[in-house]
Amino acid sequence: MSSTSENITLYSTVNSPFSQRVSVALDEAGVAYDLIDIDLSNKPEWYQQKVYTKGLVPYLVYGGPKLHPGETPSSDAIQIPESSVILEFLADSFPAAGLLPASPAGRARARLAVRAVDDAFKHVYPVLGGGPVEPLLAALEDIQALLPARDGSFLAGEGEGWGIADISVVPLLLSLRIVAGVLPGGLAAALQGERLARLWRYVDEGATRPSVAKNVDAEIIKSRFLAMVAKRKAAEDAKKD
Ligand SMILES: N[C@@H](CCC(=O)N[C@@H](CS)C(=O)NCC(=O)O)C(=O)O
Repeated sequence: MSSTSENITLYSTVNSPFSQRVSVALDEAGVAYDLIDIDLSNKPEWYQQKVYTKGLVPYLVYGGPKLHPGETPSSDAIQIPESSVILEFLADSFPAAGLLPASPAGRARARLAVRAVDDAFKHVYPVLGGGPVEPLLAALEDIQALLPARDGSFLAGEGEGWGIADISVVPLLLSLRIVAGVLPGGLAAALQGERLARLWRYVDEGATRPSVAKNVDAEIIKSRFLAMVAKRKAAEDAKKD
């Protein structure tokens, strides 16, 4: 386990792929941290009032006293929103974890891959709302194209380790596949088509890492997603009445 004398608190939602990125990275780095789960379907008011005015997760607090739900983080602590920025912060803070490659070229490839993943993610919510699948499939093909041809290699390039680029995409695609599996329509089958075969072999390999298995829980993702869909439907029905 990497040593740090600082308290680390992650405000996170267990079914949010952005949150999962950070908890996976913390576990890959082997650092101890406290996780405060924010249930987005029933978000506590104190979170926006006392922690992060935008109310989004994840949010990392590094340093300061140990935190409990409902408390305000110390102004002396480092406070960081935005999962990709938090990943860079963790890579810099715990270099022994190898979350970013050592070479400038490898680091650039990793960062480009994180950007490609964030670009692809923009297509996810429209698809979950019943929009066209093709833009998402094309964006996923762009990510697949960044993978070296050899199975067992990772997004930062041949010879590089599993790091922030892989952490950005693997929880996201696992969650997408789980959610697609409970949605009616052809999304699940479209995602699993032959054109993304290399990408899914890579995702399935990533899913076997203990950090991923610990933080991506299919049952929680399914049940919270279905609860969110039901809540939205109830709100729409109430508007019609
Ligand atoms: N760009 C942000 C996106 C964070 C984000 O959108 N998180 C969602 C959960 S996946 C959220 O907090 N939504 C607030 C809400 O639903 O109330 C990041 O990478 O951290």
